[in-house]
Amino acid sequence: MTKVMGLCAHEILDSRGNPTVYCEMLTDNGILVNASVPSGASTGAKEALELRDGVVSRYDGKGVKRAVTNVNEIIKPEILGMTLDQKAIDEKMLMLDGTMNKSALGANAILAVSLCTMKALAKSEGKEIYEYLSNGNISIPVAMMNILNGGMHANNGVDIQEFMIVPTVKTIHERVRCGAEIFHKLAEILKKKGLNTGLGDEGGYAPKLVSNTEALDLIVEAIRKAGYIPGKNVYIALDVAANSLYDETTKTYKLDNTKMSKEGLLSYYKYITEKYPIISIEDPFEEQDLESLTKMTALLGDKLIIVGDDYFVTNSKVLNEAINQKAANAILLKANQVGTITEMLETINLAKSNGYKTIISHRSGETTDTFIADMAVGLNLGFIKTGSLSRSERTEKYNRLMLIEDKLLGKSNLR
Ligand code: 2PG
Ligand code: MG
Repeated sequence: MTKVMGLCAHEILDSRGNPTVYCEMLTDNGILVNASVPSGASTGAKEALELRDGVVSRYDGKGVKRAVTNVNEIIKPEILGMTLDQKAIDEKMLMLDGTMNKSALGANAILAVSLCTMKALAKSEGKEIYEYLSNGNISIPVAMMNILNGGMHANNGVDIQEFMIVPTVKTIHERVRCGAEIFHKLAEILKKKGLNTGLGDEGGYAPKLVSNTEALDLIVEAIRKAGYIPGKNVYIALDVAANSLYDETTKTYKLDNTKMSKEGLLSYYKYITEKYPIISIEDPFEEQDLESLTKMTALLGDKLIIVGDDYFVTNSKVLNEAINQKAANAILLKANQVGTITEMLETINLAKSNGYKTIISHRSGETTDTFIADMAVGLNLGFIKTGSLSRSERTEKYNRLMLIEDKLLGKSNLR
């Protein structure tokens, strides 16, 4: 039985230059692993709490020293000497925290240790993480690649947070190539039109545009100019992140400088999905409005992936309610929304057993940790959303997927 011998957390920076938690774990058979925790900007209200110091004089209040101390001084003494067991370690941390939303220790503190545990378990069995997680079925996911940013991830007046391309060509190598070619073609088009090619938080372009459909038109043009066929081998996915468009007082959404009712917004979705090769829409309404999500699923769910992110926050209880109401047909999975790998696995099982599609996701604030790539493959999740074909914290995940594919195809012989 492998045992935990050492644990140490540190404060590091994420891709946005904000502090996040990094952790190392040592086992008694000499295995050393590390993990770092991603961080979101457009968060769901029911997410587990990301503990920040709130000391304005340091990183404008965003420091994570308290979370780091919680690992080193509260979690560590309890975990040292424990058998390396995901469920037992996660449960121990839940018990130590004792709150509903992990606000005592912080989900960032808890996840860092939970991720280390998963990685140490894989390594102590002499396996890659994806091999360790697999129950026999593995698959390389289809990637939703963010090439144009808006909403809270950019400062460009585009309301929809993420415009993604979804290449469905055969292998991940071909999908990555396709994505990168379209990404570069889009830059050429933007430059020709005198539009900005600066990047948003997830590495997609963030040009100032007059409307959301202008973004869709530009993307379709880029797909064509790169030599692919929109609606045949490349599709479009959107994350509307509608919480950030919603005005609670007037109960309306602001899109293209127009106020829209939820009914108006639903008609808008119907219109754009008929006009453009859109296969997936995430968080189409604000997260409290399950009723509209149910309506949309009934109206468009047979041909559209309708994804709950802020809606479901990777939480099996919240997902269960949605299943009962036939709301959405897919779930976005983010480890730090729920805080432990054990709970994330429960949510994945629930989603799968109810026919919901599963999409594992990065956060807008990322690190170079590639655990989501391995989880996508090993847990046979079908989809991954991991940002643009630029910026190392995003491309690292694609690179990991390509390396796994090479390994699976027997192309990794060192001799
Ligand atoms: C989302 C995510 C990731 P954030 O809304 O899906 O793209 O953004 O991490 O800011 O919540
Ligand atoms: Mg989202």
